[in-house]
Amino acid sequence: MIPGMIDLRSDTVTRPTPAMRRAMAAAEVGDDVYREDPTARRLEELAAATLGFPAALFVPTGTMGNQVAVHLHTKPGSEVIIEARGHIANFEMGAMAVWSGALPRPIVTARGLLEPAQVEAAISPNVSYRTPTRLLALENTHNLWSGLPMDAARTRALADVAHARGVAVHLDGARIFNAAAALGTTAAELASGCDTVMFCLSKGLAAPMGSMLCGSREAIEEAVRVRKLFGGGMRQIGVVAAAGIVALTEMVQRLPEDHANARRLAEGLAGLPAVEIDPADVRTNIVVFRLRAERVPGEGPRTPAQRFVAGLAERGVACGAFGATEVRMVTHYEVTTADVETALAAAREVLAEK
Ligand code: TLP
Repeated sequence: MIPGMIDLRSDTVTRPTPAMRRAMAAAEVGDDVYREDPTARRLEELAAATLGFPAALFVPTGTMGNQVAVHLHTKPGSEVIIEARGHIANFEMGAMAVWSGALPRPIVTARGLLEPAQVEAAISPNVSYRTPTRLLALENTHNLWSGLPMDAARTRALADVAHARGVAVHLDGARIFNAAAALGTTAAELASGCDTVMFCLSKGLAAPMGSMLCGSREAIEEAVRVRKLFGGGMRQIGVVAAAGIVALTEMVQRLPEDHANARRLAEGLAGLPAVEIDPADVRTNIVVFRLRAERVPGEGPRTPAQRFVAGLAERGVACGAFGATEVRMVTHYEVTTADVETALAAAREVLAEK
C-alpha cells in the first residue's frame, strides 16, 4: 500500500492482518531445506487438502510455483499451450525459456476462454519432425481478462483433450479462490482434472508472501528439488507459512466483498464516455478497461493510459497502465466501498475536460 493513497494497483499490495502478525510471531519453525519446519508442513497439508491433491509445496512466489511446474512437465525444445494474454507467457520474464528451454504456443481468444477444439488443434502431431507439445497452461481467474473465472466443466474438457494426447495440464490458479467465490463452487472443483495447480497466498488472501504448488506425491517430491535448483530452498519459513494458514482459513470467505467493490467500480467507470468496459465482464476483483485515446486529456510522449494513471495519482488513487490505452484496477481487503466512490470521483475529474 502506498501510504495515504487508495491503492488499486494490485491485490498484492495488501499488508498482513493483525491475526497474521500474531500467528507469525508465535510460529514454530525449523529448517525447511531439511523439511523440518512444522508450520510449513501444516500449511502444505492444509493446501493439499483444500485443493483436493495428495501433496503441496510452499514456494516464495507465484512465478516460482508456475515455473517449477513448467520444469516438471516439459523438456527443452517442447511447447506450452497458453491463452495469448496468460501470465506465464507475458509476465514471467520469459522464464519458461530461461529455466526449462520451453516455448510458449500462444492461442488468441476473443474473450479469454480457450475452447477444447483450439487446444486440440494446437497440439503437435506425434511425429519425429515436429516440436512436441508437453503442457497446457491454464489460468483461473484470468488476470488480464479482467479476472475472468473459468468454470470446472471447461477446465475438465480442456484437460481431457490435453490428456488424451499425452499433454500435461498446469493451472495457474493465483486467484483460484476468487474464481470459486464468483462461480459458487470450491477451489478443489476448479482444480479437478489438472496435474498441478499453483495458487497464491499473497494476493486477495493478503499474506505477505508465498504461493502453493499442489500435485501428486511424486510431482511434489520432484518439485522440492526443482525449487532448490531455482534458488527457492528456504529455511525457517514457518514465520511466513503461519500467515499463509491464516490466509487460507480466514480470508477466503470475505472475497465476495472485493468482487462487489470491483463491480461497483466497473459500473461507475462504464458511465464515463472515455471508458470502454462492460461491467458484466467484471466478475471477480480485477477491473481492466480501455480508454478512448482521444477523450483522455493531455498529450506528449505519455500514452493515454499513463496520462490517466498520473491524473489519478495526483488525486490520491494508484492504479496501473497495461498497454497504451488499457488500465487495471484491483480491489482487495484494504479497499472499502467508500474508497471505490472516491476513486470514481477522481476518474470523473481526470476525464472531465474532454
Ligand atoms: N500478478 C501480478 C503482476 O505480475 C501482473 C499482479 O499484480 O497481478 N499468476 C498470475 C495470474 C498472477 O496474476 C501473478 C502475479 C502471478 C502468477 C505471479 O505471482 P508472483 O507475483 O507471486 O510471482
